[in-house]
Amino acid sequence: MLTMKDIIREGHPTLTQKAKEVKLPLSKKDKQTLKLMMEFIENSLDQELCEKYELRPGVGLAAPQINISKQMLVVKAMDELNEVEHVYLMVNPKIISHSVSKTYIASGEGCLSVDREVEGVVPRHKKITVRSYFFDPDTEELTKKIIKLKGYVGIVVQHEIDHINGILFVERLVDELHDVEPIKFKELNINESEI
Ligand code: SB7
Ligand code: NI
Repeated sequence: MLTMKDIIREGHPTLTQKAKEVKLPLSKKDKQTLKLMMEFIENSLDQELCEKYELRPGVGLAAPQINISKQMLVVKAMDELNEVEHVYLMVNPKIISHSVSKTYIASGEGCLSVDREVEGVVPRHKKITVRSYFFDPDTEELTKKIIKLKGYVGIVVQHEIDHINGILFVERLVDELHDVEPIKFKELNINESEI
């Protein structure tokens, strides 16, 4: 399994390089890497495993973050309404179009490869169209698709595709955004009896 030791940090040259296109059909190694990356995300979102292995929770991971400079990423995230879970294992993803309108996460972004607290927000496209191969870890099938994403999940995918292009969110920080609507998250009801 992957742990925080496997994740390279800001300052490592791999994080600034454009990752290489993955050759198809996928090699055994590349399939294994995609599965390991998804396993890390799942472990990091599991409270017990997260504590046991001192993982930082993440909703996505790009291969360059584990020092593999290839165009692969995984995402596992709920939308901002907490209604739909988006699970993607992408190979050679590309944003082929995007909205003119922008959005951002008001509380800012974070990154498993950035250990410091940073101030500011990251302007992102409100909607994106992504062309990619999608890997199914159960059947090991790889399918080329074009998907449209918006809102929070769209931001996560933009953050991961940035990693593939050698860009960290800290390079995109601005102090504030005028005339741009932030993502509206549905407030999660915290039941006091559960605390
Ligand atoms: C907030 C968190 C992420 C993306 C966008 C907003 C993912 C954080 C984990 N990663 O470092 C993945 O690259
Ligand atoms: Ni990141």
